[in-house]
Amino acid sequence: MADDSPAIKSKSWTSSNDRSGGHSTDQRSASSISVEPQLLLERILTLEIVRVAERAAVSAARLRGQGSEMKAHQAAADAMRRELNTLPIDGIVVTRDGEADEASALFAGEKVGTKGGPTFDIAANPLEGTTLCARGMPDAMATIAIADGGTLLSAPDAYMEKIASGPGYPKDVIDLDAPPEENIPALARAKGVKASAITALILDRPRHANLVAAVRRAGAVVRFITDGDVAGVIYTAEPAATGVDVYMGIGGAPQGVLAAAALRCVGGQMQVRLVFDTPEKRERASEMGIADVSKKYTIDEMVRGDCLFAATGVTDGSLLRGVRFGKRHHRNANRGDAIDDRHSTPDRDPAPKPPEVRVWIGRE
Ligand code: VTB
Repeated sequence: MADDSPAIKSKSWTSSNDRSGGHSTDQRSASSISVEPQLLLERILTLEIVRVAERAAVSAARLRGQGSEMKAHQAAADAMRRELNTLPIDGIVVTRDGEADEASALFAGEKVGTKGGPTFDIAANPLEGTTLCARGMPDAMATIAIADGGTLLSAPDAYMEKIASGPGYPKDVIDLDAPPEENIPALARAKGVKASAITALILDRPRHANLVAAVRRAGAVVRFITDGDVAGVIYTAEPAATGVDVYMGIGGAPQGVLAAAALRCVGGQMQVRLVFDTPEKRERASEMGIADVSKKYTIDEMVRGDCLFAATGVTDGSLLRGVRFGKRHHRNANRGDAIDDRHSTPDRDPAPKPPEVRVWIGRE
């Protein structure tokens, strides 16, 4: 976080202590916590965004498998908005979540928080994978990223071309504008393996037919996901565990910003381009002040400072465990340098399970 941020330097942080799930002795009393400005995101908002993501996930989880994408999304969005509005920040949402006609969707430009606090950008997808949730399929999750004001790419409700890989590769080893026939061998060389040992994750959509054919021609393995490309991009961060080396293809722009925030925390690479394929979308882009509609963004241009990313599982998945009702939570069972996880009742679970929440912290 930039030390010279005036919005933060001039204020001391007050965290309302009324959010312990009803366990607080006096819910109206507020405890004042002073922290160094550069630690605000990490020390205070880490806990806050976990709660925000959890509330959205729990609300969506009540509608798992019920067949209504809209109801599940609305429940998650309402819960997330409610929680965001309790944060003592001056927050501005930079992404649109959900369809334009959905009244409950968080929208780009929406102000959240109690205002009067430090300024933060917020990218949010209260229910990433609405279809997955409505159909009770794996990997539906609530996601949110918070960063210093003015540092996250503001993404319209549009598509985005994306390519992403995990940490440990030379810079620009993959290039959005290079064909798979170049990207796959480049990645294989950098990893020290044959092209056949590279797996590319792609959303299963007819628009990707040529991409899929080209990846296969390049000798790599294609793995499909039906929805949920925030998780798809995050998979590339841990190829040894997930088996995914590279994410490619066109998905939602808001999802792209969220995925970039997550990946930036772990040092992965990502390049994207917004897709404005209709006159209406180009008009919306110009309304949003996007001058160059064909600009290629790198991950550093999408997330230009410190950030936090949190994801909570709604349905069980390989990245996150879904919400369990009626069980106690066990906090911080798996605390690491960059990742703070929560497990439910780990002592009663014989086999290792993915965590329910992941928080990733990215520092400049
Ligand atoms: C992706 C995916 C989402 O939308 O962004 C995708 O991450 C892109 O849109 O979970 P299409 O479905 O139109 O291809 C979702 O699948 C749903 O929002």
